[in-house]
Amino acid sequence: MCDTCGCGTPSVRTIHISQRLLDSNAAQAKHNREHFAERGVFAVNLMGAPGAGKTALLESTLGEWRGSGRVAVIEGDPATERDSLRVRAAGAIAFQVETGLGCHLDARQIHRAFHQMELARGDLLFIENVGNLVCPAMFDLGEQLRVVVTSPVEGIDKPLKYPPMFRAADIVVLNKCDLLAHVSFDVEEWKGCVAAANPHARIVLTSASRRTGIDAWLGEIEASRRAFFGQERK
Ligand SMILES: Nc1nc2c(ncn2[C@@H]2O[C@H](COP(=O)(O)OP(=O)(O)OP(=O)(O)O)[C@@H](O)[C@H]2O)c(=O)[nH]1
Ligand SMILES: [Mg+2]
Repeated sequence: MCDTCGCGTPSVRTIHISQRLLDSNAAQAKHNREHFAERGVFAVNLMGAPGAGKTALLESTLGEWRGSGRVAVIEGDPATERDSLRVRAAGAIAFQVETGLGCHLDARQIHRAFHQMELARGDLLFIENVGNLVCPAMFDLGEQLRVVVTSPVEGIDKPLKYPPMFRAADIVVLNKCDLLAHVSFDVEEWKGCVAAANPHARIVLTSASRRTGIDAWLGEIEASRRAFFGQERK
């Protein structure tokens, strides 16, 4: 912080340390990306606010999964193994990272977890990031697809208030659509907010609890996976 008056402005030294941290993370993320490509594993970074329904979406995905490869999940939470237990019960290979005071996953944690999981060609790896709409957007994990999960109870303006998170997304999932009948949330207006932050983001509407929209969600993932490995072969 500012050494002169303590006003809260980051000092030059703080900015340098943050930049070094991000540079070191980027180098590790590049290494992870090479690992994923060599092993033929498609990695999806699932981000979103606490309680948006990231784990519930994974549970529904596992319930509907008819793909040939296995589904694996690296779970990131400050504490507990609760989400790992949930996705394991739904059929996934799961590894929990407890981040303690950490508000995001970083590439080094993913590297360590990946080496404990022994994944094979064709497996699909989800990384459920720590519930947070700010920090996870800054930390590349080496994933091939970035997804933000949001819900009507968060309000239409989140893409405008948290632009880096939505700007970084390939897919934006509006989950809990079963609640649209009960909350004031204009889907078309929300789509406009997403487009203002990121005109290229693909949008999928789901209800994880009612298992609606899961086919479309799985279709988007499979299309992204085909596009990625198709490109790799060229
Ligand atoms: N009505 C409704 N509730 C949902 C839906 N998806 C999730 N929920 C509920 O929302 C709450 C949070 O769901 P989680 O899946 O734990 O959310 P999360 O994003 O994984 O939360 P963190 O891991 O803590 O960040 C739970 O009570 C779920 O049952 C949905 O589609 N509709
Ligand atoms: Mg969760």
